[in-house]
Amino acid sequence: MENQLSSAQIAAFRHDGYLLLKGFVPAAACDDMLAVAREHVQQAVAPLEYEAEVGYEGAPASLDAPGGRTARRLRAAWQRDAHFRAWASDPRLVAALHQLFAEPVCVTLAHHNCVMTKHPTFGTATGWHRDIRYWSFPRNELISVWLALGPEHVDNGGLQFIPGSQRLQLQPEQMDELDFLRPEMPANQALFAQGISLPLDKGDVVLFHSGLFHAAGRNNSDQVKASVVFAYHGQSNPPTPGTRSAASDDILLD
Ligand SMILES: O=C(O)CCC(=O)C(=O)O
Repeated sequence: MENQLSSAQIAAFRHDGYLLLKGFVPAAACDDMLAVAREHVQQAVAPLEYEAEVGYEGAPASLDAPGGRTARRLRAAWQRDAHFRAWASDPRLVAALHQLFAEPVCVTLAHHNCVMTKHPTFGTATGWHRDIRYWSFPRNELISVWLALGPEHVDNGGLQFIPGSQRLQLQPEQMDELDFLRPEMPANQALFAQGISLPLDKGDVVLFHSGLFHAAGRNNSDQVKASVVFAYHGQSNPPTPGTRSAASDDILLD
């Protein structure tokens, strides 16, 4: 497979911790994935994660509370439907990731591997965090791949990043017990001030480093936002045996 990324794109990823690939996935492929996601949300096809289970601020208190069964994630996207598998193993994507890892690429089915849905009204915001927080790999060098199935912006809960924050050394007290940056700390407020929102259109893909701080707000629109998210690692950085990261399949893609 030919190189997908220029040396300038690779350098931008190394510096900023993320790389935006505009219009990487054709609209028709996005629409197929969106149709599956909508159907599975409507039919509550397991495994699902509900807002009430995530328990973020403002989430419904229980599954039986109003909005309690608002879907947050359609889990196991890879196992769920061939359209998601086709995207996750798209040779163009794998080639781009191979360039960033400089080695063969594996997708982990233990993390992300989902369609994130953010609903109006009951969809909650996510505080500043890095994806590596619950993941167990020898090196903090995974890449999350986020595909927008429709428009994403600050008003419907689109992603925000702190560019370059994958390189920061933080003090333990900057994080809370769930490994979110504590909003009340002045040092963190200085970081939040560097946050940028990254508006996406249907078919846009963002690759971001597992140490990059990111966040997302609530969905103030009247449409459900849906994004397909997978996580990848280089072949020489396999999940640590005996951990949750090693408990699901891990698939070599090239
Ligand atoms: O859509 C959101 O609220 C952010 C999701 C996210 O960053 C995550 O689950 O790691």
